[in-house]
Amino acid sequence: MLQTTVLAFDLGASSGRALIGKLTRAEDGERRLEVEEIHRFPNVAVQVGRHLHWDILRLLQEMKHALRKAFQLGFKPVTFGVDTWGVDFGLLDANGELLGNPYHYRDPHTEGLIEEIEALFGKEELFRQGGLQFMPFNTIYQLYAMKKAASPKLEAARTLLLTPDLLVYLLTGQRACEFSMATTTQLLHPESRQWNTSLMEKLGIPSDVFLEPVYPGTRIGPLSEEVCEELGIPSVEAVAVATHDTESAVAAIPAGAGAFVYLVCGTWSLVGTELDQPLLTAEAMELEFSNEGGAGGKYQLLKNIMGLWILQECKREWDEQGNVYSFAELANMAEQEEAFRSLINPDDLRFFGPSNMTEKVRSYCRESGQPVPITESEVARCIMDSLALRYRSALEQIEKLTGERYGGMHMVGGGIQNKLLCRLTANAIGRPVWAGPVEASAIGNMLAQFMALGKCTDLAEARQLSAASFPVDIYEPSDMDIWNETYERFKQLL
Ligand code: ADP
Ligand code: LRH
Repeated sequence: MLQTTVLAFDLGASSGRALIGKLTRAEDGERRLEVEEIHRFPNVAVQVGRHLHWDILRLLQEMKHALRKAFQLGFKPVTFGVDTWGVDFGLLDANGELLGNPYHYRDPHTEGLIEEIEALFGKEELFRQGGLQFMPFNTIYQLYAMKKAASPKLEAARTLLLTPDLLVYLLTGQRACEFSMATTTQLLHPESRQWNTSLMEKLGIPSDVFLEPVYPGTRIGPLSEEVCEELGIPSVEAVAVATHDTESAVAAIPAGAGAFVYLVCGTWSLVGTELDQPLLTAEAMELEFSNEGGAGGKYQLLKNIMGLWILQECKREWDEQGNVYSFAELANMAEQEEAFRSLINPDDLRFFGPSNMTEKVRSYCRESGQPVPITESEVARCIMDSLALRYRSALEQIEKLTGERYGGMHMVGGGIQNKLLCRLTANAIGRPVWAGPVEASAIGNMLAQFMALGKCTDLAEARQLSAASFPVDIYEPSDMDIWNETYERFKQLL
């Protein structure tokens, strides 16, 4: 049995994990991918004064720990890849040293900048040139906030590395800029796939800090000698995967040929479909869709929905108060509650920032004249019902944009462990939900490594491998009448 072993680092906003992937080919020619999680660690944002940061060196340390552990456990990965959440970055000075701690995308320093930049260039033009839903955290707004604050870090910057590229650099010393992450900046032309230097110059953002993007599957280089020496391990080669976690997740969706629609369900909920080219119409802009580059040079037409972040923040608050429930317990508790008692629009911007989340849910319900959820289970049910309904509206909008009718929805990511949410989603959309795999981002990350190693020829073959290797749970819809009625009520909130 031939075997190829790789290592995937998948860093989400709530946790990071390292997984080993083993691609085996039996004598009959059948190939399977087996994955094993070897390390998982929390990803905790740190407030410093008025700013919110990622603890990037802690994340690096956890990754080094995982590398050592991989070898201690007897694995011999030939390559590794890193995928993370989108939009954030670190800056390097002239000596190649990291300038400070990267900002967290929930840092409030970008407040008001969507409107300010829109007033300068016009919404349509910005969408045509950047292809993204106007989210306050897009890299363009973060850099403009630094420029407006006359940030010495920005002035000293010689190279900008998006988070996964930065982590690869800290492990290998090699600088690269991977395409899928580059498309989350709003500074890359979606059509030409080149940096929009004229927009940068007009905004006063340095354009010479950006590197030429490379596609997923590009080999970057080995671990640095220092890292190998520190960890006492042989060298492993870094591969640029689809380094944006959403795009790695989409690469692992076990879809066959033909159009499909998906929900990548983690801290954020991304509902989308895959296209060969970006869709830059006024309608796509009005419906607030993004065009994000992915594996195989494809574009994802997708919508960012606030997602399970709302529940995560409520849980954090309840944990601090000593009312500790696991996510599985919260789903079970929510299931016992009355459905549709109160609904929120999850994308109301009050839910974007951290803290006081239960009060934010309650205030939304109060202000919209609905019963106010009080208990943990009432709040959790309100969030889950509302997310499911939001997924339906995103699906309908995609169908409007593409003219397709999709037979069901693929769901992947940590959120599919919430079986209630999967069921509610099937009911809300009135079609089956195909749930799996949970660790889609890590699997997509591995698939890009297999492509770089010549073990998979293309994205379609990679998806076949995912489909052959991981089970999918099917949720059939029910209670259509009541869901249709409730959807009408929900639409009034949007
Ligand atoms: P990210 O990659 O953005 O950090 P994940 O894909 O790991 O996020 O998904 C995290 C979310 O998955 C949590 O917010 C939680 O709501 C949900 N989740 C994780 N484990 C479970 C579980 N055992 N039961 C129900 N939901 C879960
Ligand atoms: C999900 C995600 C999403 C981005 C957000 C910043 O993890 O990558 O696609 O928009 O984080």
